[in-house]
Amino acid sequence: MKRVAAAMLAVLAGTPALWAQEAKPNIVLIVSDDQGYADLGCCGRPELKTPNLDRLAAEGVRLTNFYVTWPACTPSRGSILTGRYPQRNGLYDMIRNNEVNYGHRFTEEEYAVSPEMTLGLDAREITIAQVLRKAGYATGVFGKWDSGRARRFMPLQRGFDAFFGFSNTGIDYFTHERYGVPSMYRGNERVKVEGYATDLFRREAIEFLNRNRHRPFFLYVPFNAPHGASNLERVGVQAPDEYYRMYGGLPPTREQRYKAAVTAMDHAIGKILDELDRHGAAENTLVVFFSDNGGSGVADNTPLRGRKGRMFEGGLRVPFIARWPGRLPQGEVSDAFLTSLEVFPTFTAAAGGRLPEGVTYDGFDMLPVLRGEADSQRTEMFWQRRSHKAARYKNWKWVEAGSDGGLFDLTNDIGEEKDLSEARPEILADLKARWRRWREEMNAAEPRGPFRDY
Ligand SMILES: [Ca+2]
Repeated sequence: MKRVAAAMLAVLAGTPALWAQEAKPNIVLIVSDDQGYADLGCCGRPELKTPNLDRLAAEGVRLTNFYVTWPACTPSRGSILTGRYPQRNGLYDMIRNNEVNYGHRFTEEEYAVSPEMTLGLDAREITIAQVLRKAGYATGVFGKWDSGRARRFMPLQRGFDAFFGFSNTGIDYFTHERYGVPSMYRGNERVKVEGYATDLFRREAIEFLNRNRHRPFFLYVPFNAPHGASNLERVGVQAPDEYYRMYGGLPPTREQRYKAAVTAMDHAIGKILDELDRHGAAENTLVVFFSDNGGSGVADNTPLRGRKGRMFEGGLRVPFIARWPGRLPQGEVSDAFLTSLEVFPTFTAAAGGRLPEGVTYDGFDMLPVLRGEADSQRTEMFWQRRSHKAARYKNWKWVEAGSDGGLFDLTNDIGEEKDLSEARPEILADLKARWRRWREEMNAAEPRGPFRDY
């Protein structure tokens, strides 16, 4: 009521700028971690309990043809923040200490000079939080940052007003250590708190929402669920016992652990949605949800081929939901070809902001497509992970991944089972040529760290 009164006063006083300020929608971006293409109740796995995400889909638009830019965490999340291909923004590989994969436990001294501590998203890159803050938004991130731990790379230095979470690529959900290294932060300071990570991110996100409910806010909640826990015990995914019990009791199997973590995350998402309802803010809030890459381990990417880390659809195509009551259709399922590169321009447009000048963006505002008013502008998409390559052009997909790969017609072969390389050599040549041109464009872009700084 107060907002309406203030807006009416502003109109009466002839101050359209204030009116525009009042009308700005809130933006909530929720990203899950390694969730499979089928791992939502509403995406074909009804035994998985995700009532809140199912509700979000019923109240919004769900995409079946949505891609991320890389088949694993760090580069995918870098593209969300920058709106640019990993090969353009410089963050085109993981930031992590591989030694822990062989059981090596870092001392504090070793860790301080390790890749996890020293590498990050190039400070010249402009994040979506910087753009939205300039448009008048309060900005907060609660969860997995995964874009650099050195101070200059941390969220408060990258356009966010508030941060609670961890900056590396994975933790133990309960101790918040990454292979023995304490990893939870509030702002720039390391903190020791008790609790299950998903619950803590939910609690901090809701506090931020409450603090900023009288102004437009950008709330980014990149969960680490349902990623495997990064601990030396290698227990898989972790969840509180009450969630294990929902899937058959204790001790849980690996699959039950995974499902429990998804449901715990879904519960946290429900609490955030409830809070929007409680403040009457749901109508004026764009909520977007997707997974940062395909599922791994016991996750289910059906009917897609491959999994996290791979160039097949199972690594790159992920579940996506957008809800904006009154502004987007309800209960739509769309097969429009869209990607996470569209998120940055979409949020900028929704906020009435401006894309920074002189920066090349790789996506576009997808709201007209989500509204069903326009076809997607996207006809092609390219991926590279070290020597592995992939390209999509319209309905065709080309994969070259070591000795594996092929040419696939996604129109009737979403599972990439039938290699048409020999049957359609002209299409194969065309996709390879498109990929090469894209790669040349990336090579010609201004160099960016941490891997190509010169
Ligand atoms: Ca991930």
